[in-house]
Amino acid sequence: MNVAHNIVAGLDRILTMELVRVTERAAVAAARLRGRGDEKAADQVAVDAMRQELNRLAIKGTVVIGDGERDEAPMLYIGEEVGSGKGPAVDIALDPLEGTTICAKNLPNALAVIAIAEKGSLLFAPDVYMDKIAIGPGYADGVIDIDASPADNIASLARAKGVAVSDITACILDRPRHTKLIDAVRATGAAIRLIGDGDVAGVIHTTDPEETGIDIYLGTGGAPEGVLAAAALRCTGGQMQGRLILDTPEKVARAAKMGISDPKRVYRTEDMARGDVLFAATGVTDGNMLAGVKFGRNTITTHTIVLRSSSRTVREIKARHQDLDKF
Ligand code: VTB
Ligand code: MG
Ligand code: MG
Repeated sequence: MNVAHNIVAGLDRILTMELVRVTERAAVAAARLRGRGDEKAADQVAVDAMRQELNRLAIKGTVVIGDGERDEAPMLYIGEEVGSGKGPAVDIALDPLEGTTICAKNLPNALAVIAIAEKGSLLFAPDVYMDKIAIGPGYADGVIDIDASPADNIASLARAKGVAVSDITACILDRPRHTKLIDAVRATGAAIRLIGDGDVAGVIHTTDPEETGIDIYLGTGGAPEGVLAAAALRCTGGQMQGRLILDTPEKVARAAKMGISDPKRVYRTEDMARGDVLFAATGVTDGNMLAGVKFGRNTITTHTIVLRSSSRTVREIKARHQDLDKF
């Protein structure tokens, strides 16, 4: 076979389909523990399942964004080498269970997520908070600005969309640290969808407002989740800006060790995920874009979105798995 044929630009496109199995497997494992009130257990099985499937891929992968430094989740740790080792050198950002609490409570939008990019293409970010703002595709550059007030951003988006401010819905994590932000957004007349966790999904939801009802994402969440969301937006279009919150000398030093010299730098989508990027997410619980895993009598059904930046292809894959022993 002519291998070059599959490499249209950047990464081997066969990897796109291979990635689906990786998130499917993690999602099914986590879904078995949905609604059990045990975040750690659900996370652990998702991590194990993802690692197992990842190690079958023909890549020489390095995990650059793992999950768990902050919440001490079991992880595919940062720096871990994954894949068969026989294949292209790639960077991997992953979150086997994004929204452990959502999963434990069986609430909407828990996901199994992964992004793969060419070596050196993903922001190597410490697990700190990141201030984020994101909108979907189709808007001119400059419609949002992380340094502008929430009111200005919402007014600017409403103008660009050609709707009243009251027709805009912002997605914000429900956290005490967002009290002022929430008040400021409500004062504009815009609506807010408050989410308990899951801001990777929150950001991605801005890319399809007709389906999800979300126009803009605002607020601070995990930096790893920021890079994962940026990877998705690189594939779907849309704009995201993020700034690491390095509010102690210790965090500044940690970031510096990872090569971040300007602690106040604003990262745009393409600064967080460059080059050819592949992204996959499988629904664990039912959500606004993806259905959760369904356990039937003889089959397991999964719903996955898989994206590739160089072709801008958006694939939705609903799979019925027969080989239940495998899961
Ligand atoms: C968010 C959320 C994640 O971490 O990034 C959040 O989207 C940020 O941290 O699902 P806090 O919970 O401390 O606010 C998660 O909740 C977990 O990764
Ligand atoms: Mg996680
Ligand atoms: Mg997470």
